[in-house]
Amino acid sequence: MKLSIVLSTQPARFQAATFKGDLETNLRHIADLGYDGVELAVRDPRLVNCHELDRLTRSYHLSVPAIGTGQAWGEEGLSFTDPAVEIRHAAIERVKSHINLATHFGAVVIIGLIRGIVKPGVDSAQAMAWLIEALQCCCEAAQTAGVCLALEPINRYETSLINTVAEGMALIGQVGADNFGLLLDTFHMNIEEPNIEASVRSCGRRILHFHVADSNRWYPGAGHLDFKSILGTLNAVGYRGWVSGEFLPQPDAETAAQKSITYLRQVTGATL
Ligand code: LER
Ligand code: MN
Repeated sequence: MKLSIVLSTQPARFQAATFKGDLETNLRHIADLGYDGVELAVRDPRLVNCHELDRLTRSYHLSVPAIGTGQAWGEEGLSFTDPAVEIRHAAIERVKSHINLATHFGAVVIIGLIRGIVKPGVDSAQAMAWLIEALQCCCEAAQTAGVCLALEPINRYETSLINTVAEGMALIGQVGADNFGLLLDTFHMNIEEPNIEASVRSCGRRILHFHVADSNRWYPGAGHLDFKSILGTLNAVGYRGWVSGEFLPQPDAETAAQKSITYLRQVTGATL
């Protein structure tokens, strides 16, 4: 099992980006703790020096399995489903720039909250139509670049668009792109899925990335989720991708990251 953890390259309001602040210090901590990779949450690729990022991650022997895009929504309000056409277009252009960044690392591009919410006054069928159109456009650009897009079902308290794995799987059918799949997050699944293992099985080969946090969004082992069973199921469906920690930096980022990796190695043993 390859383990990564989320690091934000810019200051961010999103609390569950475990590491924020000085990039090199964080990369050193993450590598020292034994992680294999780092998932980069990037608000705007124009704000990062791609070559420096590449140099630093290589020097700490860290892969970059995924690029998160959600801060473009969280900090700037860009989304695929905004009623203003210029905001929808800006969101698509922003994700295309994330796709370009992803090519340097062989990373998946995450579609989390940049999909948006159904804003007041917008018909939900219209929002879905905008979402599908934007995803088709981004998947086409990603296909040319050799990149995959992973949409994350997100709990009802953060968006009303695609809360469950079943809704995510239906969306995959509507988008109709081979390079489109899902990112499953145990925190969201604990809220929305009747049975997390059954939902993992229903998604199978369409799982492109995986986030772990416990039921309280603290590090795995701090809540009541059964990670032995969940990660065993993930392995059983043939998932050989990354398991990425995205949890609150409680009591602090280093302690949380250390407790997570120790716990996950312990519950999965030598088998995964
Ligand atoms: C992002 O990966 C996520 O899980 C969401 O909760 C972002 O708000
Ligand atoms: Mn997540």
